[in-house]
Amino acid sequence: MALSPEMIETLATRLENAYEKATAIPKITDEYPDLTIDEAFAIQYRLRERKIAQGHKIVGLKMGLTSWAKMKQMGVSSPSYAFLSDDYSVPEGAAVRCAELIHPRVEAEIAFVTKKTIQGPGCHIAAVLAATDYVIPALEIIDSRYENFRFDLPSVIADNASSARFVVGGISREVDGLDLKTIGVVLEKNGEIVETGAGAAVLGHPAASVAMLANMLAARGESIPEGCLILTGGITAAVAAKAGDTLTARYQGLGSVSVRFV
Ligand code: OOG
Ligand code: MG
Repeated sequence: MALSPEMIETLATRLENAYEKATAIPKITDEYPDLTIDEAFAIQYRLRERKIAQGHKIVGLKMGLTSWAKMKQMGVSSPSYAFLSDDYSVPEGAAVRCAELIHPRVEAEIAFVTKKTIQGPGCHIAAVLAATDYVIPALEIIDSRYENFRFDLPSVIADNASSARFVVGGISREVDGLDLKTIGVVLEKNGEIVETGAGAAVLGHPAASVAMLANMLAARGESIPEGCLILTGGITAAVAAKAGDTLTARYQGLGSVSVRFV
């Protein structure tokens, strides 16, 4: 690795400060154009260790850039993963405070909760479904720490894939009898429909996103633990939000989940 442990620490500090102070910074690859994916994950894992050292709990994992709509919007064509810390979690009905964020955007996602460990390599949709306790609607609020919400793959991985807040709600259901590919979703902003999509937008099937996560983790000797919440990735393009906005995602057969910005 070309980046020294000291540099990884410095870059993790920079990103942590940007999150805590809600101030955008230039993307890391402006200064380090040769940043590799491994180095980017080293920064992300350092951020994660720092969260734990601050007393936070890692409550889940997420996949990002798993739909064509998201890849096209961000100009990045490979999915990636990140961690979810307890300070990202917003109860349904509570408000997200814009003062704590830089330029928030909202994504409608299908979340999975596992009832068994999921271990790659070779993980596939059927293995994921067998290990799923239930699925539940989610809204993710992403907030890139980079200026103008612009980045490339290494920069966004280092920035914990823009993770900032998430809300789960609506109806949780076992996967038996659910066709996760054709589940429709309607995303509304202040009562107006802004995006529509179906589960299949996420890598053909949302469970394929979880399988990819397990296979990516396996390359590092890790697995998805039992009882883990996993956000599978935005189905549609992300929608910008500001104070006063309410975003609601309605899922076919799974109810709806809302978030309010103040
Ligand atoms: C990166 C995170 C993408 C998703 O669901 O695709 C993501 C970004 O677009 O800022 O969370
Ligand atoms: Mg997301």
